[in-house]
Amino acid sequence: MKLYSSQVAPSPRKVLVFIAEKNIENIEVENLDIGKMDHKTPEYKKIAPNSRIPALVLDDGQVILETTAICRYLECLYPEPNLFGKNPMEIAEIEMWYSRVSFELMLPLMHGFRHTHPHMSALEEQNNEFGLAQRELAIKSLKYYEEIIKGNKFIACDKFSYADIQMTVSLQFLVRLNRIDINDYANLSKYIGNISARPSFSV
Ligand SMILES: N[C@@H](CCC(=O)N[C@@H](CS)C(=O)NCC(=O)O)C(=O)O
Repeated sequence: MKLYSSQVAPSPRKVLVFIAEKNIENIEVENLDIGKMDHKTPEYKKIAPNSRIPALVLDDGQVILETTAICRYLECLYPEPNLFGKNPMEIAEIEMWYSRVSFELMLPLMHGFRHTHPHMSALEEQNNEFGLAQRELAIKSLKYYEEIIKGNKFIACDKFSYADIQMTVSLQFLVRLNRIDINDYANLSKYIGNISARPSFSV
């Protein structure tokens, strides 16, 4: 298998952390340089018509796009350690927190970054007003999650899961890029510190 990745992008980093958690060794990684528009070449568009990273190419040539789809596929091939839940309630709870974190926290942070940061002007039709409003929404969400995560080591099920990868990698990348200081959020900082101390986060 071959993973198209990037050293400066959160989505492929989630897959790399997932792979490291599961100790999967048979995946070749090719890094694309988003700044140089490597992901917009006709060759890469044949693999990923939406010009997004990551993409996983299987040995038979089939392609899986989307971070979570790739991780779900790998979870089926390598069930241990389990990262998507083992019983109906765990599966539901991990999915619930993955979705809530994605929509309530990651999306406003992502729009806040993509629509206001000068580095993104080549990749996004920027709407500064929208971006600033999303940044405000993200700050509200950070305050809300600051209370949710208080006293908890993990976001779902009291165990490490894919929802923690989603939350930690997203916050690590996107908070700073919105010119927000995570140190203003003591509980979230502690949570990120604990999760990112895992060996898989050193990839
Ligand atoms: N929904 C996709 C999003 C993938 C995505 O947006 N990746 C970013 C890097 S984190 C990208 O390829 N950006 C290139 C661009 O915006 O042109 C997923 O979860 O994999």
